Amino acid sequence: MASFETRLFINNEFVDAKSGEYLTVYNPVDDSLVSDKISSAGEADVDAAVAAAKAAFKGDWGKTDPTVRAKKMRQFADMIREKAEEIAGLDTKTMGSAIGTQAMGYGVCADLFDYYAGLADKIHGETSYPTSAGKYKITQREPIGVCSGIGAWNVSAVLFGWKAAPALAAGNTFLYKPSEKAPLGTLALGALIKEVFPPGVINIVNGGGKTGQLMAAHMEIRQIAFTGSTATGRKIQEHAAKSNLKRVSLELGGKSPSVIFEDANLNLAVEKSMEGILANTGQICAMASRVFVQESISDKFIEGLADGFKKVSSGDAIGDPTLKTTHIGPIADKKQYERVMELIEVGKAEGKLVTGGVRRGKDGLYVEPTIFKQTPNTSRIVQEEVFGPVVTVHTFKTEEEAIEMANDTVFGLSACVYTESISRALRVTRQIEAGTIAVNDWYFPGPDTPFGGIKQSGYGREGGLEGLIEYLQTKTIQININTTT
Ligand code: TXE
Repeated sequence: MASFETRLFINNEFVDAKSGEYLTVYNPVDDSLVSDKISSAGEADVDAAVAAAKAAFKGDWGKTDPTVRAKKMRQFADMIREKAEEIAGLDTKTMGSAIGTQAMGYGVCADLFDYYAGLADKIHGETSYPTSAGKYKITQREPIGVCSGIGAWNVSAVLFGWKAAPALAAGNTFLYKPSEKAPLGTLALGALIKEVFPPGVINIVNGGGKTGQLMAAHMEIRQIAFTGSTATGRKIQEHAAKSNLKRVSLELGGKSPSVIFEDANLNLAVEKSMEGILANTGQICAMASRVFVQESISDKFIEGLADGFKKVSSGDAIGDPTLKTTHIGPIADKKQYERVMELIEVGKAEGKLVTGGVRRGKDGLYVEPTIFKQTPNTSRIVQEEVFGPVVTVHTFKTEEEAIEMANDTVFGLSACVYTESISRALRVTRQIEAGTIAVNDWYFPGPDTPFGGIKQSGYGREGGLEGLIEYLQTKTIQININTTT
């Protein structure tokens, strides 16, 4: 008997998929089978979930006072916090990320529900002073209806919270599909959802690209928020355009630069770069995967980073992801592992390997933290998202050169700048093309500020007030006050 839920969560019930199709998931620690009986939603299942969400929107939930919605969201947040570690274990089991990282993800998910609960009763409109013609105008922000989200596997809980929490705060109902690589944790939230929300308010269906496509093309879904690869983002936009022109927001990863100037605190730059490269085994969209160091300090920086990486490779920080002492687990699955190793081979052929570049141990999909230097900017390892513990380090002479190199990418999600000069920090952050930038730090998104990219990292924002506005539509009402004739 499986000790976790494998069915679809529709209308507050766990139900078998009508499709009769299943997903199979293996544990990347030892390639053991986790389950080959995870229900995968087909057309009739997606239709049922959408119908439940639509009925909930037209019914109770759509009529619920914002303060009541907020109360339920806070209750849900508390329940997630209580179960965080237990549920996180399900994601660790399927995609190998360290339990501490995944449990923190559920904590962030709870914070997102608390944050957006606080905004639920602060959705106000505007009035404009009547013109001489007697036109009085009111602008109000309204929910959209059935909203949806498709997530990646790296931090499932955060990706769910970023989408579901603002959707509910705005008064919408919601359908979510987690990634087929990490289908169990989010699904387990169904048991908590059932205790708090009316039927149909949040529905969760599992499935692969086919299920995602059904959602993107669905005529009754009014909005879709996506986190994943650029290639899939393009498809989602296409399906939305070809169906009902649903609203789309896309978070498509990055190849974020970290620019380190010679006046920076070098130890801090090394320490924060390690965090930015190795967190969640390098499987984070905002990871600082291209480091640009001013020539005069580059040898010292590379030496410091390589020492840090070697310590990680030889110590307890890498290993069994179910242990609290572990920070780096295996790569999520065989396909991802092969992609990381393929790009490492490109790095070896086109650049100079400083450290790592090999599988760690015989069992499990572990990759040693890896540094390359002297890789040309045109190399695939510099231009493509590796999504593993791999960094390329480059050197620059001038500020102008650093900015040009940092911007030489199709992505624009995040960036870091290290300098003790406030004026340089402001000058450089202004010119770097990215949706989020950290100074003397690695960028870690919080619930209260917008996160998202520019260029081919996508569009739309998650978090903060902007994240709520994505789930609202504006209606302007014009009233003629000159009704006496
Ligand atoms: O992504 P996919 P994958 C990058 C990262 C990684 C690569 C591939 O570089 O190596 O993408 O990862 C659903 N219509 N990022 O294969 O395929 C799919 O079921 C609708 C960066 O996991 O984009 C899953 O739920 N949906 C990223 C989700 O899309 C479709 C995080 C993501 O899968 C679909 C993850 C379709 N046609 C990977 N095809 C980031 N932004 O951080 C697939 N899906």
